[in-house]
Amino acid sequence: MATATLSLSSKNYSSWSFRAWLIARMSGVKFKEVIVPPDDTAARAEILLLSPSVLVPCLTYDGIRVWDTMAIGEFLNEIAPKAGLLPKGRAERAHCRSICGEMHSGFVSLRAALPMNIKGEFKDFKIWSKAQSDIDRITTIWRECLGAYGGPWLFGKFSIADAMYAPVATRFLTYDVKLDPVCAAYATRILAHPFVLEWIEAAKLEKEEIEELEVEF
Ligand SMILES: N[C@@H](CCC(=O)N[C@@H](CS)C(=O)NCC(=O)O)C(=O)O
Repeated sequence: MATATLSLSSKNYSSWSFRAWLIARMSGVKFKEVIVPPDDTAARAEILLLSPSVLVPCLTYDGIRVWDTMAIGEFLNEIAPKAGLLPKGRAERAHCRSICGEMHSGFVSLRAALPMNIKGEFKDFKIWSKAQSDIDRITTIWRECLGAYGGPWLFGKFSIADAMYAPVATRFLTYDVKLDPVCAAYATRILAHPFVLEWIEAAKLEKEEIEELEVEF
């Protein structure tokens, strides 16, 4: 059987680690986690040699290295085609890839102003207009997908798209973002998914609170 490792960073702060880990769990491929401590420079320098981008996540499968979350998702979809990481129909797949692309390359204001911090709790957090525009676009995406494909997940069955937006659901909880009933129900559903719960539990057990990462990661 092929051996796979996934290099990850903090479970509390690293949203890209969270997405790739979720996709890897959904794929059913067995993998070993390699945790790169975000604040230990020597350990990071050594372990990040694994990843040409010097970023996490990075997947190594049978000697093949894949870095960058979407590439990891596409690779795992090839390795485990029956896992349903992408929707079956061509049009749905194109839609799924498009909204994953929006998350992957966009929502910069949301990411900067509301960094993932699973342990954090900020009641009545002030959301400025640029971050609010990102939130409005994300909730439009969610409503359109849930309406078009009937839920309970964005494309009916749990897919890469739900993994891509899972750290948004944790941010909405952390920063007390007010949502319409459809989006609130979807966010609650994501937060109750067994793999998501497993990640959240591990994030809560992390000791470090890294001030720098509370403002940018
Ligand atoms: N586009 C990359 C983004 C990866 C990324 O920004 N990773 C962050 C952690 S969430 C990172 O490695 N930051 C540098 C560091 O931790 O030293 C992807 O999709 O994988």
